[in-house]
This record gives sequence, C-alpha cells and structure tokens, in this order.
Amino acid sequence: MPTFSGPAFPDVETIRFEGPDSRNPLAFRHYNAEELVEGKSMRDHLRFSVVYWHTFRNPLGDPFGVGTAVRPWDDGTESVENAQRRVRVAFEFMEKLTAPYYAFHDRDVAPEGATLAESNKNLDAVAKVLKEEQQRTGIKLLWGTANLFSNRRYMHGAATSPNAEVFAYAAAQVKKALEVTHDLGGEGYTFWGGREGYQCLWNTDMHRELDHLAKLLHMAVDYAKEIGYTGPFYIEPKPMEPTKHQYDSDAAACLNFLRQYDLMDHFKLNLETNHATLAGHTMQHELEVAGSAGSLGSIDANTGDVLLGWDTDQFPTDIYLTTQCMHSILKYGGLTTGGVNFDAKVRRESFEPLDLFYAHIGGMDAFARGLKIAAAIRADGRLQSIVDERYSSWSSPLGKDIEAGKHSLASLEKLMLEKGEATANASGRQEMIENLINDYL
Ligand code: XLS
Ligand code: NI
Ligand code: NI
Repeated sequence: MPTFSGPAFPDVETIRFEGPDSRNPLAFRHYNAEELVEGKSMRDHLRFSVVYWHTFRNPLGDPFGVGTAVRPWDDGTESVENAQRRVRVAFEFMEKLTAPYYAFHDRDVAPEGATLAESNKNLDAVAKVLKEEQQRTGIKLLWGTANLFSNRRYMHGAATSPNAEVFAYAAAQVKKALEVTHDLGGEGYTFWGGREGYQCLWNTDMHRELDHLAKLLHMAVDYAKEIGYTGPFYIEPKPMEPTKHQYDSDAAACLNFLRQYDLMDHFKLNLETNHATLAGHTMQHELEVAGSAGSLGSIDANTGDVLLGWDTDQFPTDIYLTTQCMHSILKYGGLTTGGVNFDAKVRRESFEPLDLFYAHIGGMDAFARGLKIAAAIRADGRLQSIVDERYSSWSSPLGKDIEAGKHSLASLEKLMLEKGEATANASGRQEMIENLINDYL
C-alpha cells in the first residue's frame, strides 16, 4: 500500500460557529467557544475532549460482523510508523473540530510489542509525535490511562487477578502510562477497571481482590508524588461488561471503596452516561452522588439506546440529558480539571471519515445547548426557589438545632409527644417543575 500523505480530511475546513439558523452540517449552531455563560467562556465550561480509542482505533465491528470503518490513512498494520501517522491525522481532526483536549489509553496510541520493554519503546516513539502535535496545535491531554483489559494476560483481571505476576505487569504498565501522561502535561489520569470484577463468585476471593485493587491505586498515588504529577486520578464507574460484575459498579460503590481504602483525597469520579444507565441509574443521579460528595471530576459524554441493553456508546444528542448534566455540573462548581470527553463511537453503518465530524459536532452542540439551558434555569431562579421553599422548615429553629447537632432522640421525642403530630406536608410539585423545565428547552 502506498504511504498515505495527508490531509486526511481535505474537504473539511475548521468548523465554525454559524448560529442556530445555519444549514451547514459542518458548522456549530450552538457551540460558540468564546461566548460567555455565567461569566465563563463555553470553551472553559465544556472542555471538550476527543477519545483516541473510538475515534481513531475503533474498526466499527460488532459481535456479528467485522469492522466497516474506512480510514484511508491507516495501513492496517501494527507498526510504529502507522501509529505515528495516525497521530498526525488525529490532530488534523481535532484541530479542525476545535476540540481543546483529547484522551487515550497507552495501547490505542502505540502498538503493544512482544515484551514490556518493546511496548514501552513503542509508546515513547509515538508519544514523541503526540508531544510535537500538542505543541503545534495547542491541543492538550485531558487524561491518559493504561489499557488493563484487552490483552489475554488480563483475562482474570489486572490489579484483581489471582496471578501476582499479572498484578506486577499491570503495575508496570500504569507506571509507564503515568510517566507518559505526565510528560505530555496530562491534566488527569483515569482508572477504568473493565476486568476488575468477577465472572463467577465460586472461584473469587473478593476481599483479597479489593485489597489488591486499592494497593495498585496507592502505588499510583505514591509514584505520582515521586515524578511530580499533581493532577487528579479518576475512577470511572461501570457495573458490568466485560465482566458480570465490576467492583467500580456505580458512583456510590466507588466512593465507598475510596473511603474504605483512604483514597478520597486523591481520586475523583469520571462518570459516563451509558455506564450510569447500565447500573440502573440516570446520569443525573450519578452526577448528584459524586457532586454531593465533592468528588465530581470529569464526564465521559455518550448515551445508550433505550432498546439496547449494552454499552452502545452513542454520541449524545438529547438536550434534556445534556441539560441535566450541565445543571448538576454547574451546581457543583463546574469542570475544573475534567472535561466533556466524548467516549462515544459512530454507528457501524456510519463508516466514512466525515461521519466522525458530524458525530462530534452534534455532541458539542447538544452540550452547548445543555449548558445554555441549565444557565437559564439557574438565572431565572424559579426552580431554586421551589427547592428552597421545600426545605424551608430546616431554617426554622427546630431544623437549625437538629442540623447543628443540638438534639437527641430523647429531646425530639419530648417535642413530638408535646405536639402530637408533625406539621402537614407540602406538595412536591414534580409535574409543575417538569413543566417549568420544558419552558427553557
Ligand atoms: C469502557 C470505558 C472506557 C474508559 C477508558 O466502557 O468507558 O472506554 O473510558 O478506559
Ligand atoms: Ni469511558
Ligand atoms: Ni464505556
């Protein structure tokens, strides 16, 4: 095959904001990077990020059929040269999309070698090009991660493998991925434990596996100090797939694990919509759980399909969903080190390079609208005043005293014996609130 020499997207110019009336499918209608929302630019609120794995490595196969993706720049080999060429294409894409960030796994960007030393060498050779392209374009690394799930050595888990040498290998891989992430100025480092769980409890020592998982995370925290990496670590909850049960099953399970093993100061959560729904929760629920614990770090923006019960990783287009996301994110102080990271893939039928643009433009516009709508809800204040009113009894002397710890079961019993019955409840007004939210859409 003759070597590809770009550009990879010759027909695409830099994507620009053209406003809601534009009929140009290669333009933003709502994402206007410079526009201020609550005093901050949309760029800084949303911190959009493109994922390397789906956008540049996913062949678009499914369990019933081979990959369909047409990627003319990719010669299909596992060579370092091909990987380096792909980096140039990735940055051409992200630059034209005006995405300020990207995210990767070690094994998406560089091919795995026959030995760990060879894999590390390959990663260095590709990281060199990543660095050049970051410097050329100003695009930054949102987070890096190690792929501790694809290789067959990780069939029983990585940190939670019953095989101690597999744990050691995973540790070595994390060390290297952390070094490369740090060297590229990565603003975060993520752990997603795709195989950190079980297929069968009869053969599983859960207590030991959880201890081992915590050990690996502590080693990462210690090593970060050694190399001067000061960014956050993220844990990404997901209940299942590929294993029957993953220990990081949802936000609450992750928080419990982090507290149990004294990791709360070092980790925040990276929440993914399709993982929330697989766990039987809404994304809004997961964001509220993480946010109220002060542990909201970043989001993997995607969506599932109501009729397909698996991690379909579709691009988010539902404005109700993005409004919920941005409302919770604004409520908890916004994304600081994290971003809106499109952990999403185009459908198997959308196999052309151009589809990658349409998908991301749609996701960015959907989040921009969600941001504007959430800000409008907040500015208007009607929702907040309903919520304030709902909890107003907690501002009464009794409510204040209970919150301040001035009461006991006995003192409250005394009070209620005197009163006989609690004050009548007020309506929750759910339907009225739902109507009110629709006013802004
Ligand atoms: C898989 C996860 C994965 C993580 C990174 O379902 O979403 O892509 O984000 O390892
Ligand atoms: Ni993800
Ligand atoms: Ni996922």
